[in-house]
Amino acid sequence: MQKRILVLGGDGFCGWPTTLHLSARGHELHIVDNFVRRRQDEELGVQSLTPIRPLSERIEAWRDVSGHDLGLSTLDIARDYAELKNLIGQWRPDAIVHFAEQRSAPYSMKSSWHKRFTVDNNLNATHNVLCAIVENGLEEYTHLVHLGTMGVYGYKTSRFKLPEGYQRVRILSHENQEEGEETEILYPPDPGSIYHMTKTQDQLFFYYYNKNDGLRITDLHQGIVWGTETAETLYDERLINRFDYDGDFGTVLNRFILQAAVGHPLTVHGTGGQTRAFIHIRDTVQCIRLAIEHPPATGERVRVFNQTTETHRVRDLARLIHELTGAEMQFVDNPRNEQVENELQVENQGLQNLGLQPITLSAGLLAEVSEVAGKYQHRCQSSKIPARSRWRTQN
Ligand code: NAD
Ligand code: USQ
Repeated sequence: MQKRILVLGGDGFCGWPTTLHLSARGHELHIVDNFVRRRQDEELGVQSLTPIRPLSERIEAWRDVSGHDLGLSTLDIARDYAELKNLIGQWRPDAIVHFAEQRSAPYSMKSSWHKRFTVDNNLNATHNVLCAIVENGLEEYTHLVHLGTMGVYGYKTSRFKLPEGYQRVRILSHENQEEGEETEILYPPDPGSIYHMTKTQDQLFFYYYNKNDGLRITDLHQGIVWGTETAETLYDERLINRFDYDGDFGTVLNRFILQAAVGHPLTVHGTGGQTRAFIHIRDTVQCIRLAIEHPPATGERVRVFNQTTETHRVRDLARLIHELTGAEMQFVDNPRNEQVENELQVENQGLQNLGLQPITLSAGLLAEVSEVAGKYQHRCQSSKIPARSRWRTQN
C-alpha cells in the first residue's frame, strides 16, 4: 500500500538513499532539511569525498530518471516548531522517518559550543516532532521511525547478547532482599559521547509519549554505517551519496577504505581492540522500509530493533584492508575516552523476522567502496584525515 512519508534529514548520508529507495517503491515522499550538515562541512573546511549535488538538483535528477516527484521543505525542526507542526498537520504523513540530528560523536566533543549545539539540536528536534504529532491529533495515525544508535547500550564486554531495547530485570525489595518482582525496563543507557547521550535521552522522550499519548514509535538502534551507493543512487551520477572521511564525520571503515586509496596509513585508535556493530548503507534503506511497511500496533510499547548486521574489532578491519590493499596500519593515541578492548554480542533478529536478508562485509563490497574512494581520491584533503577532537583535555 502506498504511504505518505516525511523524511526529516533527507539530504544526509542515510536520509537521501532512504528517500530514493522509498520513492522507487511507489511511496509518496517529502523531505525536510535545513542543510546544517552542508554548513558543517564549510565550518570544518572539508567536503564530501563524492561530489554531492545541491538538493534541488538531486530532486530534479530523480524526477528525470524515475518519473517520481519529491517534495521539499527547508526548515530547522529544532527551531521552526510552527512550520513543522503545520507541515505535519497539512500533509498528514502515514510515517515520519527522523534522521535530522547532529550525528557525529567527535563533532559533539570538539568544544563546549559543539556540546551545547548537539544537545540543543537533537533534543529539541526530537521533542518538536513528538509534540507536533500530538498537537495535530495524529497520535494513532502517524508512525514515527527514529534512527537511534547501538551506542546507547555502551560498549562494555558482557557475557550476554545485547537485547533489542528492553532488559528483563528483578527489582529487589529494600526491606527484604529475598523478595523481588520481575519487570522489563529500557536497557540501562551508557553513552560514550555527548552525541550518544542525546540518543539515550531521545529514548525517554519516546517512552513518555508512547505511554502518555499512545504514539506509535519504532526506534532503530543502528550500528556504524559503511558503503556509499545504493541501487537507486547509482541510477545517475547526480544522485551520488555523501562520503565522509574527515576526522569528525568520517566513520571508521569508510575512513580506512579512503585512507588505503590515497596512501595514508590506517589510523587505528589505541590498540584497535574496540568491537563495534556495523551495517551497510544498502541494508539501512531496506531496514527503514521494512519498519515502515510493518508498523507497530496501536497501544504497543515503543518498538526497538537493533539495526545492525555484524560486529567487528577495529584492528581486524584495519588488518583486512591492509591485506587487501597493502596499506600500512598505524596505531595512534586514542583521542576518545572509551574501553580499550571489548567483546560485543547483539540480538538482531527483529528486522530479519520482518524480511531483512543481511549483506555482510565481503571483498566484493569492499572493492566497490574502494572504487568510489579511488575515483574521487583527488578530492581528498589529507590534512583533514586526522581525528583531532579529544574527549578530555588530558587524555
Ligand atoms: P547526516 O548528518 O549525513 O544527515 C543528517 C541530516 O539531517 C543532514 O542533512 C542535516 O542537514 C539534517 N539536520 C540535522 N539537524 C537538523 C534540523 N535541526 N533540522 C532539519 N534538518 C536537520 O547523518 P546520517 O549519517 O545520515 O545519520 C542520520 C541519522 O542516523 C542520525 O540521527 C544518526 O544519529 C543516525 N545514525 C547514523 C549512523 C552512521 O554511521 N551514519 C549510524 C547510526 C545511526
Ligand atoms: N576509530 C578508529 N580510527 C578512526 C576512526 C575511528 O580506530 O580513524 C574507532 C573509534 O575510536 C571507535 C570506533 O572506531 O572506537 C568507531 O568510531 P566511528 O567514528 O566509526 O563511529 P562512532 O563514533 O561510534 O559513530 C558512528 C556514527 C554515529 C552512530 C554510531 C553507531 O557517526 O552517528 O550513531 O556510529 S554506534 O557506534 O553503534 O553507536
